[in-house]
Amino acid sequence: MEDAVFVGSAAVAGAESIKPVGWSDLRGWLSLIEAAGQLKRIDAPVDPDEELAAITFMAARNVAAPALLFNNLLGDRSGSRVLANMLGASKERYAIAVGLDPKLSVSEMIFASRELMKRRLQPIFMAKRDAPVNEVLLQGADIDVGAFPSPKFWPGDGGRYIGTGDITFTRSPDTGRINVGVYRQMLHSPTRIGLYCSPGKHGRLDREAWWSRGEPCEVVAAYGIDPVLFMVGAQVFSAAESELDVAGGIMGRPVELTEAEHVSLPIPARAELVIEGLLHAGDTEMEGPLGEFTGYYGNVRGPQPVIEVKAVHSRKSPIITAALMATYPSCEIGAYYAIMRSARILDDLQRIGVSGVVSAYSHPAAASGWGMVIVSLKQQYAGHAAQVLALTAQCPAAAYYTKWIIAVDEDVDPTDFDQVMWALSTRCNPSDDLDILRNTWSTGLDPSQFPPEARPYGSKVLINACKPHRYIKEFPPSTLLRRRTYERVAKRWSELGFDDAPPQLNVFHKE
Ligand SMILES: Cc1cc2nc3c(=O)[nH]c(=O)nc-3n(C[C@H](O)[C@H](O)[C@H](O)COP(=O)(O)O)c2cc1C
Ligand SMILES: [Mn+2]
Repeated sequence: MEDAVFVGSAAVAGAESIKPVGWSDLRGWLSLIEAAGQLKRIDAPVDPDEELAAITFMAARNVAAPALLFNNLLGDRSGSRVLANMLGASKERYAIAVGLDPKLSVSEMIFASRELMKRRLQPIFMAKRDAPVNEVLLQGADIDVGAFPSPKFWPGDGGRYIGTGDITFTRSPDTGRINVGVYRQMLHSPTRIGLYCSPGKHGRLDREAWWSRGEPCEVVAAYGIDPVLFMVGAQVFSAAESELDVAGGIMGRPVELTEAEHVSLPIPARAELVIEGLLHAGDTEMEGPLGEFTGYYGNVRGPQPVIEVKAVHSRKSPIITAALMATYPSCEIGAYYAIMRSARILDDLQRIGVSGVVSAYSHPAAASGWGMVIVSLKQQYAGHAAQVLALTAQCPAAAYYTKWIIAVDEDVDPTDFDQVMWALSTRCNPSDDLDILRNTWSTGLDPSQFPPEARPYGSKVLINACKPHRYIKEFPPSTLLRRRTYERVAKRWSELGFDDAPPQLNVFHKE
């Protein structure tokens, strides 16, 4: 028998002393990560056509790779720079962005993030003349979005994408709520940019609502943006909520906005590069494909709506944020997404009210965290693990895509793959412990099914890798150290000739 370890209770302490984040815009955050050795400036000439993505992909095969600031881009006519691997696989850069201690473990960050994402703070406005994004303003015949160094990432991409690490504002005509989404945007011509929003996304619902009234849909898109707005733009909050309030809550200070020139939507005042424009019903051009977070090309080329660009605002020498979609750890949707998604799954399970859940984790190697969820629980009654598995599989934050839902006991840390594989290999008997859910919520981006029309309907396997509840009392004890022996050895670690710190152990032999 061993002592139970509740990862959660210890980790919540990390969120107690919430202060405003220590940066006010992308450049401020870059200074912080540079001081932490997490930024690499690349001054050698680099081609935005496939070469920038190749360098990013190759550098980020290493989980510890820094963010990359490309200062010298071939063909650039705007004096811009491009930031890639902004957050990627780095929990440290995530922590610096949201104001947590970068030394916290992933599970501690999940619990601290739950607290941060509960808070709401409305944006504030600054005068146009004070807004850094208005250093350069181009309108009318001066607009040429092709002047910016927009990457073509993968050989099979359908074009150059100015928007990948972007945020996009739209307004609901019914409620006035401003939505923030991350939606890809491909260059068509000097004043026209494609916008791909998949079905059900709030940006798409907003534009359909405007078009059904016979009006164009106003759009504001920022292509150089701070990490918190970028991260929050990619999370699912309810359609009634503005992600601007969520971002303010996370940062502990409001998002700063300013008035636009042509549209009634505001623009982010401290962004690097922003466009204002209009989407007209029926105005489409061929768009895509783009190499995706799955590691495959996603949707086929097809007609998508186009933003008619009305104004371009930027800072001098703006920094464009580009998000490479690739296999882990080279994908921009990495550590931050896994942490935030896991936090939202735990929120859902808490709201449902099931007891005994300790932690959960969606590892980013599973297609940016979408493919797998591991949930840990303290088994309290017959059928408890099966209940937690089924609820996790279908809770709002986890239901989309997820194929593998694995339950483990409370002595197994879901963020540690070595421990999870041990549980799968020693506590799970496949002929008893696997169930399959069919016709579940999935996506056309999952290439595992044929014909492709079948892809929106997925399936999920529920894997019970907990000790069998019927025999939990007879289940063999794990081989664990006595706490006092561990502590004695840990104290003598350097005397014994070891240079590193002794390993942290959390579970001990029960006396
Ligand atoms: C880098 C990145 C690129 C994305 N590209 C798209 C895209 O092109 N189209 C899309 O519909 N969703 C895309 N997403 C996912 C959406 O941002 C995400 O579903 C978000 O919840 C959308 O906001 P909404 O819930 O307010 O609609 C992307 C996410 C990231 C992080
Ligand atoms: Mn939304």
